[in-house]
Amino acid sequence: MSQERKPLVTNIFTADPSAHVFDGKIYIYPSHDIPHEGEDNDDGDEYRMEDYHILSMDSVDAPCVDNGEALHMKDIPWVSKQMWAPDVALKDGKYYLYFPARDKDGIFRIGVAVSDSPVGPFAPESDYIQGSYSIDPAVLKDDDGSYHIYYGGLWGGQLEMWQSGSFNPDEHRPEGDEKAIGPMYAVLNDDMKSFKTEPKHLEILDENGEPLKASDEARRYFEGPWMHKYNGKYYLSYSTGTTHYLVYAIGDRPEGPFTYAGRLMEPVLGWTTHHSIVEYNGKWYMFYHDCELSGGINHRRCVKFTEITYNEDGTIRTVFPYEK
Ligand code: FUB
Repeated sequence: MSQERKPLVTNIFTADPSAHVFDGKIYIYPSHDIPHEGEDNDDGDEYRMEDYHILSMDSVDAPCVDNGEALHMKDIPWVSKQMWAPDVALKDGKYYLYFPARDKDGIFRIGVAVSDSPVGPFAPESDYIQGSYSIDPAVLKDDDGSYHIYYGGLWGGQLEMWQSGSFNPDEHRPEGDEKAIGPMYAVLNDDMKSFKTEPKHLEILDENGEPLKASDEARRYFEGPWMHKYNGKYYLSYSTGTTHYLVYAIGDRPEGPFTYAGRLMEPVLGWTTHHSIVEYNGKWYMFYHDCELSGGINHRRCVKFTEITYNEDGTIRTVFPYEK
């Protein structure tokens, strides 16, 4: 498999890959990093993305193709800047692209755009999903045909700022023994453009059934949720942000609770780490990014993939990204 752990495209910088298999082909929905000389800071101002390009591969051995611009922020009435990590869901022949961006007040919201093709172009809704906030949407289609959305990110992703139920930029950040903030979860309506259930925080528990603490930075949620099912269990995986791990927790239902189960991948080159997991021809693959293509510049990332394997007990073997 010649492309494994190599940059999948080199014509543009790409990050935050959400991979799916549609009609036997692999489609990757990444962010599109724009090179600039601006500052890096804890608010993520360096991530100035403006559009989405969908990537595709006929198989894991085939070349990865950039299908060109699929959606640009100039065509979305409510967006002011920062089109961050997207995901897609297929329902009844239509592809729904979910994406976070800042609205005209600088608040991150989640929008939807629709296409008849997996590579777009996508037609955006005129407003964001009502009741949505923060970043990094990921959608699971469950076996019963229901669709579940997971989202949220700390710091620049503003998740802490909504603890009271309304936006407060000065909100206290949980620390020490205080309970860590979990990702958000809701069921999508049949129209795929609105929440059917009131969004709620997911519980991630430790081995004693206690919620993870804010100080537990090697395990607590930071950003970039992904949900996949394996042997009937729900695997919530995510980035720990400040400690740069990808980790996962397992539950019996899409809404959890989830119990921390281990580390998916050790840190990559660059501050952020963000991934997706997909089954293709009976094998499981993780798509992720690092900063190899730019020699380590945080906001010039490149999408890669690697195979992952499960142990008998359902745990996943940790990936060491630069070891074979
Ligand atoms: O790409 C911008 C942000 O960086 C994403 O939303 C986060 O998950 C992190 O990868």
